[in-house]
Amino acid sequence: MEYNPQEIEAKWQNYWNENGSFEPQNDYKKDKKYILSMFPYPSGRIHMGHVRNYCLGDAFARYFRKADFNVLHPIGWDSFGMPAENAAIKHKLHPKKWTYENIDYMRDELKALGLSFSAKREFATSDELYTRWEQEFIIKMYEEGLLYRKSTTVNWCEPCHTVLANEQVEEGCCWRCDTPVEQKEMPGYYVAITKYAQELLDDLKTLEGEWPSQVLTMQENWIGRSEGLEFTFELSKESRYKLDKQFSSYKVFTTRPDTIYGISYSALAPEHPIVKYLVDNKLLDDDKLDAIKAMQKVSERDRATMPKEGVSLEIDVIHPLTGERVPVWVANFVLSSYGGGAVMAVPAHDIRDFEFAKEYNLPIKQVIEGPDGLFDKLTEAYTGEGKLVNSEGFSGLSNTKAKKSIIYHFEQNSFGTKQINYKLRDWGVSRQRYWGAPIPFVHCDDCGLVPEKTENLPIALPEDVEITGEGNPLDTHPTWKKCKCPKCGKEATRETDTLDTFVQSSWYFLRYATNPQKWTKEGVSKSDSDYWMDVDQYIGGIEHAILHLLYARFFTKVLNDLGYTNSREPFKKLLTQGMVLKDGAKMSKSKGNVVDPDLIVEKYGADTARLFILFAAPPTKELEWNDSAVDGAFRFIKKFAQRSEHITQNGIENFKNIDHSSLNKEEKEARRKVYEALEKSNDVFNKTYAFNTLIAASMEAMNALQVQDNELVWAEGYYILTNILEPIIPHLSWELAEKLFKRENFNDKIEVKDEVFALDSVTLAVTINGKKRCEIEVSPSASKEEILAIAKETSTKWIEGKELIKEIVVPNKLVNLVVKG
Ligand code: ANZ
Ligand code: ZN
Repeated sequence: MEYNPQEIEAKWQNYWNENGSFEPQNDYKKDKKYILSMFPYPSGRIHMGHVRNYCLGDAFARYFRKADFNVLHPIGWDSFGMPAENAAIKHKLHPKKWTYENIDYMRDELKALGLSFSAKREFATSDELYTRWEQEFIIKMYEEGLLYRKSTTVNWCEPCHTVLANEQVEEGCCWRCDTPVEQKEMPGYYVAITKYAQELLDDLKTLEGEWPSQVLTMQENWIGRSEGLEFTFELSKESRYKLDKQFSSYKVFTTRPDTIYGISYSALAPEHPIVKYLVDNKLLDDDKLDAIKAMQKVSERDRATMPKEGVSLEIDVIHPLTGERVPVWVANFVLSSYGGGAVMAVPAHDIRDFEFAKEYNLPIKQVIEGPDGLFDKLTEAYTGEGKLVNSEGFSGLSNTKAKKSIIYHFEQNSFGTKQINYKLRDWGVSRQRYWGAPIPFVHCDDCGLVPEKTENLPIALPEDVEITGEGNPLDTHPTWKKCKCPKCGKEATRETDTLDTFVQSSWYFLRYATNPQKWTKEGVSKSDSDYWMDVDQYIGGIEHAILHLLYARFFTKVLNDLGYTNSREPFKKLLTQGMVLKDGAKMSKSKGNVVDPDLIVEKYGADTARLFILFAAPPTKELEWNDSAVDGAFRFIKKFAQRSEHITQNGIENFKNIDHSSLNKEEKEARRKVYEALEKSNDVFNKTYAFNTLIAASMEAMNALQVQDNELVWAEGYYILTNILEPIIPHLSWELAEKLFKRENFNDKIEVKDEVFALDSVTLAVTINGKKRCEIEVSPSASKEEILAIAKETSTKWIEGKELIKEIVVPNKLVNLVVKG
């Protein structure tokens, strides 16, 4: 058979398409597998990262389909977002047109790879029908207090003209355009993900062993739980006179209540209300006011890397245990949105407090004594464990005990409570952009903020907009935002913010699980998700370790609480694939080292591209593009096609009745290699994911088949190899299966036959007086006497004429003979 990939691949892609070969069945009594690769953003063309992601997912889907599972393997498009608007500005194309044209193009590119997606479940998140249900969820969340509007300082990216979530700020810069982020006060909508902080943390335990531990750790750190004491600092009488009546005290949070006798000052964030009051009412010198204003302008992220800076506020608070006065400063290292935006500072035992105290000559008082004892002048903060000193009645306690007793003491006297804090913040979902899902609310002069009526959903985007990059086109549109109040019917204004695109990717997997016949009537069907959820295998990039995966986990819990699904954790198993590199660097347009998947498919065929990408590296590792390895993959496939000439009618009809014991050594070896590859296949898909080893085993099997010429062994070998290679090189496998075996599918389980692994002989070393002299081959079932007889016969030249005084047989290893004379 001549190998012509273009012809074979077109033939089978058409066949699959026309027969709807990969639609999941509606038979919910069957065992199921839900295999999902993260859906793509329709940027224009697919890249090698996509190829890797989708070839991995497809291999799983095809494997489990063969193993007779009902498989859901869908694809769709994460199609809202900024690049569409940027393209609109650059090429004067409407974002919608740009997006849907890209989708059509990329759909064909994916099709050319022979991916076994369900065609009926495909959708784009910018489809109005998808928006309709998302808006309903948003309204339900509002009604349940899980979504609210508030005004705060937000991360603002000027080039993108939008607010960014904390998760979208990377080292102080916008995650998309890399511009330094500014701080700006602005109203916006927030999702109360913090209400689920503890559950999001606890449930990570259920994912242990199923998700990469690195991802679990990243989520744990992001949620950032810490336990400590929250207490109130009372302002001194004089300070209270100086400030307004509204200020008599403030709260602080500490994870180290054991150091409380070491307080030497208290510090407030530049955004703290007391600081604001002092600045607004000019209650400090101009120098100080200027210094504070300068601090306020810097983003919190940048402050973290700057030298410690502060200003004394000329007020003081009362130490809760000693009654001493404690001076209050404003400091750039105190975060406004954490633990009340104020701290008790203990320079002797906290690195930041120490640096600050050194800078401003504030006292440093040691209260924990470590193994090295007391220091006269600390040269750095002592943050280790130890015994309390200078701490009144608590002196002498170990600091871990002291933590508990001091918290207890505060609680007993009701001036503080044990407190759990999380770093996780509520998720800001407002974006001031056009190409997104409109947030379905109305502003009414009389009724305030009113959710839209469900029967009016979706609130769709206007099509007649001009995208210039300045301002929000929904806001500047002449009529779109004019509407009637859903509550009182008066003239009102539509909300012009749109939802963060991460909202769409937080529930798309539940949408796929809903039978498309219900899509107009239900957003997420509980009965369908009861069957299909949770996703059995999720595959995607490590870059989504925090953002997308945390939001998706959260949304699943919310939709569960709102009654849409019984799933509580969306993704049972997670595989994070490694990056595709070329010449040691990540493939990217800017580096000019991109290999175009379309060209590879054109030149070699999809099967070669697929085989290469799964063979070149284990899926979690980086994959280095290598032209000669692509050639190698092609040559193997070609050989596999051509050697099929060895398959005969007799072989096909009779291979199921091979009598193993009658085969010669090479024939047995060939069978063993084929069955080893079969075993590997089951291992790889269920446990190891090491596709590269499966391919290596198949190559070995091919080599072993070629050194024998038993037509039954050839036929059986091809029957099995076409089967296990089907998830990797599906086109050629279907072609061979049809041509040789008249098979229309692969849904028959091939049992691994133990007989082929039985060894013909075992090799034993023969040692004489402890020295190895020769080797013997014996049957695995040989008795001790038989083994000794062979051993003696083989070693006559060393034992002849000598007295044999000892004979030892170590099964499967050696025979030891001891002789004298
Ligand atoms: C006194 C103290 C003494 C502290 C000591 C630490 C060591 P985590 O673990 O991250 O939750 N802190 C509290 N609120 C803060 C804020 N808004 N901005 C900056 N720092 C803040 O950190 C909690 C610790 O960070 C708290 O415990 C507090 O400093 C500081 F030897 O209190 B600690
Ligand atoms: Zn109204």
